[in-house]
Amino acid sequence: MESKESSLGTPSAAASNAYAQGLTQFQGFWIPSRSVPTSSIIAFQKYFQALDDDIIVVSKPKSGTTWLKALVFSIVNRHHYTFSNTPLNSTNPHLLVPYLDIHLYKENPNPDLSTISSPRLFSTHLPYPMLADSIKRSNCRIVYITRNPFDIIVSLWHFFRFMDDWSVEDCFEMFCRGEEGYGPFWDHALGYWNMSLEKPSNVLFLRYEELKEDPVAQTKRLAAFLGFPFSIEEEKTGMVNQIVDFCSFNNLKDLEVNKTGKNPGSIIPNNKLFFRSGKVGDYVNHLSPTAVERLSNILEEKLSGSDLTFK
Ligand code: PAP
Repeated sequence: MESKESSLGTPSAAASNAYAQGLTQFQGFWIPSRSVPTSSIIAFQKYFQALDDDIIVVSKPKSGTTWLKALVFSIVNRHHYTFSNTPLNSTNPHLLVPYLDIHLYKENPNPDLSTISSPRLFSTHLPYPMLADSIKRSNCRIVYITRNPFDIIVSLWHFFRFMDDWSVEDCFEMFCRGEEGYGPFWDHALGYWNMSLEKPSNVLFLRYEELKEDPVAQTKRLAAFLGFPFSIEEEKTGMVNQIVDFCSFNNLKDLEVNKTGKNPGSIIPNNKLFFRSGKVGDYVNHLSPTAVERLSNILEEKLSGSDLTFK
């Protein structure tokens, strides 16, 4: 279990003194050890026992995690709650679909998860090779969401400005080296892409841009994969559209809990930070064409030999 602190000499002193030093190379990936001690990852790998009906939401940060958690929670619990009494009205989606590594196994190395009603909803940012073996052996469902890396960079840069005095160029350079939380990006995405091809009934590969483009179709696809398909009656009465509208950026961001709340125990100072602009293509306002071309070339090389592409 190799562990190495980041030793970035570039690009700026600010970045290397702040964000970069929170990264630890562990089991082949860069882990933001300020929020995820490697001990909690080890505990999760050792003790977590997956059940066949577990649902695990997986992403790299800033890929659409919050949105996907709201959608998954709403789909699975639609017979338990109405839109006026769903816990999403008063609880940030991150608490309703808790992180295995950042929350559960950080607070307690061997938490009792047996009392959670089924299907249990969990989440993680960990790459596929770092998942507990019990997940890989079980029949549980993994929903992975990814996003074009240019928008991820911009979103990541904005997000961590509350703690890091860094420029978008600092963030870009680190990303190109694969040295960002849970990076390299390409290895993370490829791990789940390959598994979605190998085990399509266990791993669903979603893209933020596709969800934005056709949220109704993607929500139906998601529900079918999760084993909670919409009935014809539900489709006729507009249930899919209601879930899509409820989980939309504009609705979630305006809920009081997401405007002024803070998740207990989280290093993130306020939930508002999870909702910035929610757009596709904002990177054109922040990254130069030369930078875009450079990362495109890196991606082409890193993803070569696979069918995985990013526009
Ligand atoms: P996290 O890893 O910190 O949880 P995550 O939710 O994966 O972040 O990604 C945040 C991005 O999703 C933000 O993108 P932006 O910075 O480009 O704006 C955020 O605005 C966006 N987002 C959050 N909720 C939604 C939603 N309901 N619909 C669309 N985008 C959303």
